[in-house]
Amino acid sequence: MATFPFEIKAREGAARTGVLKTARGDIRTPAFMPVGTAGTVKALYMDQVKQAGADIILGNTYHLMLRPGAERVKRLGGLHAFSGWSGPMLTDSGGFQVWSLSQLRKMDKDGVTFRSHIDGSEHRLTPARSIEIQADLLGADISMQLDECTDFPCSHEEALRSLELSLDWGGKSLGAFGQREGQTLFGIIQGSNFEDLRERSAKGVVSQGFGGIALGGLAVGEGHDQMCRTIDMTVPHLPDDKPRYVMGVGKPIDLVESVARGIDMFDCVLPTRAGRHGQAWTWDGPINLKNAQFAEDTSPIDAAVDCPASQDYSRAYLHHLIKAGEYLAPMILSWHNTAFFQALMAEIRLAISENRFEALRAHLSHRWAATKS
Ligand code: PRF
Repeated sequence: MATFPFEIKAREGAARTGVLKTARGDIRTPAFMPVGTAGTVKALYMDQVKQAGADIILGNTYHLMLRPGAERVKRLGGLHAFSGWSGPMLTDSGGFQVWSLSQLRKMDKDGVTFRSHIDGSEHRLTPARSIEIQADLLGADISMQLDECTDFPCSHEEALRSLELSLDWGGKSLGAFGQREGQTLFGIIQGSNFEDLRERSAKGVVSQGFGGIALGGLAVGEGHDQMCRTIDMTVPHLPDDKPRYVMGVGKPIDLVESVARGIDMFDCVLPTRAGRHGQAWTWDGPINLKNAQFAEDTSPIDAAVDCPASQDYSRAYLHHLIKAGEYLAPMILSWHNTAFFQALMAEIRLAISENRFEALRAHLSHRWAATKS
């Protein structure tokens, strides 16, 4: 299997900054991937996503197989051409979205059968079908193995059964992926919050030989401190030379603390979802522009973020747009939040390269203490 060159350029403690080189372009790490669930980063043009500084976006097997259908995307030229995103794209395998979105799901040792949350129709995902959808039909640069994310909390027995299933599916995913030029496959570690199980899963996934390693089963309700502990118990078992990706994370403070523990990649719906709910993330923390306190606030969302959305519209105007139910509110706020998350990652990368990441971490940890929940 193709493994993309991963060049680590600077380190500070466990934190590292570098470049993951894909056939469709370089990914500067630590990287935050905006989520483009249904072939769109909601409420944004791809040009805005690119200009905000994103090198890579994420797409979803689950949503695209249900609508418009993976075979249709393939006939339309693949997900890059279809959506107008020409840079690198990572797709999630579908297991997690089945777990979180579909009403009826039945797991067996070979895969998962589920009903669509859209129209109730029945579908099936196996490790091989997920690879076919991601790598062959959508054309992902980075595919993810099919895994099972356990409920939180869950028993040791259940977490063990589940991680063994995910390990088995990892092997099947690698077999289905085979040798491919210009595309790679990441494995996923599970094991809930149990130290022995995270170790077991990590060692198993690492030995399978993926192009990168993801930590799954995090940010599922365990809270910031437990998430940090679980990352701490997992990272020592990972090779230094492969990219490490924490899936579905997170708030700005989660990103900073994960980078401090040696994580290189993230994805989360937070910037766009929060944007649709009137919330703006800023260097001073989150604010909700729906609140009456902003009704006559003439300041911009955050003058320190180099993006038209952040600088050119007053908080009072956003407050009005939200109150009036105008489409422009989620558009501006999603744009600002996406730019802010990219600005944060750029600052993290620069700080590591200038050996001042610990100072940045201390500063932001103090500033954003209230968001650690
Ligand atoms: N597995 C997969 N995708 C995911 C997760 C997971 O555990 C998570 C957990 N936060 C988010 N996305 N395949």
